[in-house]
Amino acid sequence: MTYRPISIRQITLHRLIMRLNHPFTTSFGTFQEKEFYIIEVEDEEGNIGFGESVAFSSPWYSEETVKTNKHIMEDFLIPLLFEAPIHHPDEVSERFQPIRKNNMAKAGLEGAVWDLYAKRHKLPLYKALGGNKEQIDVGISIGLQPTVKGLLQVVEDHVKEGYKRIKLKIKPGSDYDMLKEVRMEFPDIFMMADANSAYTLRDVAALKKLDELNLMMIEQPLSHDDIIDHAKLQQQLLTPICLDESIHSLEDAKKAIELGSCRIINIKIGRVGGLTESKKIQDYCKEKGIPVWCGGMLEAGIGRAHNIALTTLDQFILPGDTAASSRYWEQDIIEPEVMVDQGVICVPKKFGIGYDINREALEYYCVEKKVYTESHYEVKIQN
Ligand code: OSB
Ligand code: MG
Repeated sequence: MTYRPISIRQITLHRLIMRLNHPFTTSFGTFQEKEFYIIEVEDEEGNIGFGESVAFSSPWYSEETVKTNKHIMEDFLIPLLFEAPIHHPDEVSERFQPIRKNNMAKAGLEGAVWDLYAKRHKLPLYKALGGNKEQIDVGISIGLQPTVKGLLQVVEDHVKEGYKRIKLKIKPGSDYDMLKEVRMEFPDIFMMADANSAYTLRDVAALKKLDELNLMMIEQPLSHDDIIDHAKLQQQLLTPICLDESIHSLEDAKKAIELGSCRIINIKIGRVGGLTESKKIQDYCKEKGIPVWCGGMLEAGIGRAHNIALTTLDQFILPGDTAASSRYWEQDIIEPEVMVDQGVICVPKKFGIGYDINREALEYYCVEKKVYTESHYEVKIQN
């Protein structure tokens, strides 16, 4: 069967602001509100695909922000998508190649094209990606809490809900003692820690102490762009290191694995520039026997749906961070919302991302909408 290539007719950028149900604190700061772009792409037949950019308002996780996203999408990436028809979504990252980095901006647009492509071909996105799980296991990421007592309560709540592993944020001064309390209270749970780059090699002693706690892994202990010091650290730790911030591409993954900088990789679609690159990393990790899991960026429903589809690929062996919509939002922007039952998400079977867009909710959270066509664009300010 032959298909006509996709001709993109219109792209809409929706800038949303959504308030989290609970503040989320990491070693680099606290989130309460999330501002981000939803990308809507329409083809010549009227099919629509959706993507979500995971860039935050401030450049504390990576250098990208909501504002840099707009600049890069509007002035560089969107014109590239209008340039010529697209036969397969794998062509999108190739076409974006001349633009350096800006992976979250690229991934938001590419994700929308993947959704559109899957809908045109009457496939669920996970099948279009080559995944074959009907359900996926998920864990939960818990931010730094003001008190240990409060933390123990939050952990208990999520363990009772059945999440398959508990990830706890740590930073110097809130690490061993805090984790030890949790470990004593919950001796058998699958538990891991995420430092978001809060340590240096001078902290080796503090990090080595964590080996006692039977953690599944420690995520990104050292600098956000390092793979050299992580290799030195991994040699001194029994606990596997998992890299998050340091991995931006298949090339980065290859080098980190070759150097022994990590034994596990967290794949975030936005951080690596899209689903195509995510797939390449998982293929390579499969070849090398490195387990991967899908990270989270406090996404709304569209980003969550893309994460679920990606997680159906077979090297996603470990539970990811894609928790239920209701854990983050009073009202998500998809229908139905993402539900988690005993730590399991049933992968939706509908075409594309598998969830409908709740247009009313999308409009409610939207603070600015801009429509781009091949020849011009219009600005609509809302709310
Ligand atoms: O390091 O994985 C991270 C949230 C914001 C920025 C970075 C990270 C996180 C999380 C939460 O750990 C993941 C989620 O629940 O979406
Ligand atoms: Mg992380």
